[in-house]
Amino acid sequence: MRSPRLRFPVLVALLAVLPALGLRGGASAAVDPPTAAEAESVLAAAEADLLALWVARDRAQWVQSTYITGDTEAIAAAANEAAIAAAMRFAKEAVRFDAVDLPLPLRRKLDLLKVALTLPAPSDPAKSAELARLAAGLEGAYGRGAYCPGEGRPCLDLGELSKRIATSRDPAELAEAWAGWHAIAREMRPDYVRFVELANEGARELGFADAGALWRSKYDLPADAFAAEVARLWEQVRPLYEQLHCYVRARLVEEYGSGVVPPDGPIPAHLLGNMWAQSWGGVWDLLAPAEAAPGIDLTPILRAKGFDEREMVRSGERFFTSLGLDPLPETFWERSMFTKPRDRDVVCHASAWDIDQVDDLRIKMCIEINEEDFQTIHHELGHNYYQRAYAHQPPLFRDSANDGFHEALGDTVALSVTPKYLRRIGLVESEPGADADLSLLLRMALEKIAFLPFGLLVDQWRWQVFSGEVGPEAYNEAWWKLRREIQGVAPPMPRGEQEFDAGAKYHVPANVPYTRYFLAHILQFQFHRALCETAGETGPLHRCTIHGSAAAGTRLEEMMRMGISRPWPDALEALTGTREMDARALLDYFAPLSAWLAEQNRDRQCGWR
Ligand code: X8Z
Ligand code: ZN
Repeated sequence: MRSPRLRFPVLVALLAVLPALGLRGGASAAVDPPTAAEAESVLAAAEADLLALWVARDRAQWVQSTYITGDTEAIAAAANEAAIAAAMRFAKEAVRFDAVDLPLPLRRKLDLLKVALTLPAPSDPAKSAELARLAAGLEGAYGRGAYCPGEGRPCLDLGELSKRIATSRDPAELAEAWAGWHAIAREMRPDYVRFVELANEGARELGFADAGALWRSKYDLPADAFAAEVARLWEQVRPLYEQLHCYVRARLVEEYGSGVVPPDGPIPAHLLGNMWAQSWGGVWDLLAPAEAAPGIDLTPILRAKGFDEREMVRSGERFFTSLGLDPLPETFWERSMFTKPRDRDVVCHASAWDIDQVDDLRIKMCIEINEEDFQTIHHELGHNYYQRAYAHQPPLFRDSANDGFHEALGDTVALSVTPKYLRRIGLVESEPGADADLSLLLRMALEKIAFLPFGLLVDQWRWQVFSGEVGPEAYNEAWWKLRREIQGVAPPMPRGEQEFDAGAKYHVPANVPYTRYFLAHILQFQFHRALCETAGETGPLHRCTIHGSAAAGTRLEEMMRMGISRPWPDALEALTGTREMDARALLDYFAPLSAWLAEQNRDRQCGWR
């Protein structure tokens, strides 16, 4: 049987080239040769329609995420379905102009239209409605997720379970919290299987092999070249990750014994202080180097100074305004969600919104007074400042240069939360000396370096799932294979195919691509280095803060203002002077730590079976 996947685009492409070939008459007589003027009018309609639909969708999704009920889920699903259906229509229309010579901005908008969707849907209305329902339901299930141990013990939400994972040092208690949370994803599994089928059907209507191929096509590069680019970046940083893994495993063996932590094997995932073992700062106390002066732990400082949630956000805003950027609008403070409501289910996973695409900026977080959330606030405000900077662009250009840029922006600013900055704003009295560098760098590495393989593997898994290389009968096996091979992490107990462990990570049920965070963890060091130079900072990168530098702010804003109007290498060049994503800035930042880790691990067998 002929594969249906290419039928539509092939037909459309044929119709588009027939006039160019001078083949008129017959079937082609009904199709006018597309002109630049026609492209312009199609794009004008697309931008007007999509903008209205996106705003309506975001309003509905905001309400769903801050008040999860069957009703808000249904309303959000309907709004999403309408936005997807329109975007599918315009993406198909864009193909008609593939062979037409057009001015650059028109060409770029048409190309963006073809790859804009994260969730492509089949044109069959019953199927597109089903897909939108599944998408809203999966995110809702994640938001409602809780572990209810029974026997009169209270249910625990992700916040409470995460606290336990970060603070308990009892392997049994840790395993219970870990398994308790991961059980929330079981019910998602059948829905996710269907979700993948339908998303792939939508992707094929657009001429892509599957939804993963569509995701990989958004980087101004052929999809395969992008995958190779990601692999290249990973190879640059993998040696440093393996050194960190080696050191951390050895310290955990000392704490828990080789019966719990295999000295030559992967690290059990429940012992790393984070539900997904994606960052390891939670077990800092087990890892602090004895010979180094301590770094700075912001959590007790924020609490001692009486910071509340709003003040943490205010503090983040003040960093951005110190760069010469405008304060957030009053509505940000009225409409954002900063704390977890006690009377309803919400999606606590942090996010940033620009509801009207003008200046209705908001964040949604369940802020806790601690260092991690202080960092996350800067991350989220970075999204808001980026959104505001490109709001003057036409709707199709209102996005970051690539999605890694969006994720890197606020993290870049957070890299400037250094001792010098903290002293300047009165959070510490004095800067620790150079003998604290090792602690400062190791703390940072537990966030940034530990994250890299996780940032990579979530989509390695999804790419395999979307392509069909991994079927539903092997979802969990494939997940743990990647976690073991790339991250060197193992499940705390055997996991069968009744489980759906990938679904216990927000971005899987919420269908948020994840490679963006891997890219962001590389890019933010490139950004940081360039901005430190612009700010005239000359010391080591990990001590640099761009706080108060209008020059750095201008440079940043110029890049952000471009939105996605140009290919991302142009934006990268505007900010850093280079057109390549490259991990050297990251490796330079951590160079002193690298040397120390290599020395620590000198007599150790690194790597894992
Ligand atoms: O999801 C996020 C942000 C929202 S875009 C809080 N991050 C990833 C995660 O939490 O898994 C930031 C770092 C990675
Ligand atoms: Zn983000």
